Amino acid sequence: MDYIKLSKEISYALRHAPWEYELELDKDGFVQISQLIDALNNGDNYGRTVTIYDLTRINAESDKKRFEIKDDRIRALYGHTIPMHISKEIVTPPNILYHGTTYKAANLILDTGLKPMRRQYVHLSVDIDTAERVGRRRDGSPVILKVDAAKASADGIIFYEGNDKVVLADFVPGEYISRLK
Ligand code: HQG
Repeated sequence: MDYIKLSKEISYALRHAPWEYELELDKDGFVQISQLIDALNNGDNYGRTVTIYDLTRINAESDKKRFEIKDDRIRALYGHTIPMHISKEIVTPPNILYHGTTYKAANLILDTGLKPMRRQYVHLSVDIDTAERVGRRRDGSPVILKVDAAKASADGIIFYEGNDKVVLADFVPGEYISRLK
């Protein structure tokens, strides 16, 4: 099984286009595993048959925890762009968070704050290494921004659970952001 390809397709289905798979997400972004498996195997299935075992392997085969399985349901933990709002659990953030991005975006962010852009939430990294990897998707030598999450949180900015490396927010004003490198 090509787990990278499968992970990309499930990300697409659960984050961006569930209707293409006739999936209905609940308010937390979960769908029934059986429905997802049927949809994956019924469409253009690339000659593969996905089983529940494969779904349990995806996180293990990756350096990122993109999905969560709970009982008979599965969801993407972050990244959603669908119009229906996915609720996330509120968390107390670590004191400092990071965000890796391009030079051009970094200057705009310092001015106007971190915005979710096409996604439902802003994505922040818990460490510099993770932020570097996020930023390198767009720029070989990304800018790393530092977010004073302790101060932002004390001032009422709300943070939400993503996964072990990702923390989410609705918006982070520029006053809490500085350039690390
Ligand atoms: C930028 C991947 C101008 C922001 C990653 C980013 C992550 C602004 C881009 C997850 C801005 C949005 C999310 C502003 C933000 N002006 N640009 N005011 N505010 N931006 O892809 O954080 O592999 O939606 O800096 O690893 O890059 O898919 O967000 O460059 O965890 O699982 O707008 O997606 O995970 O880009 O990445 P994205 P992101 P997966």
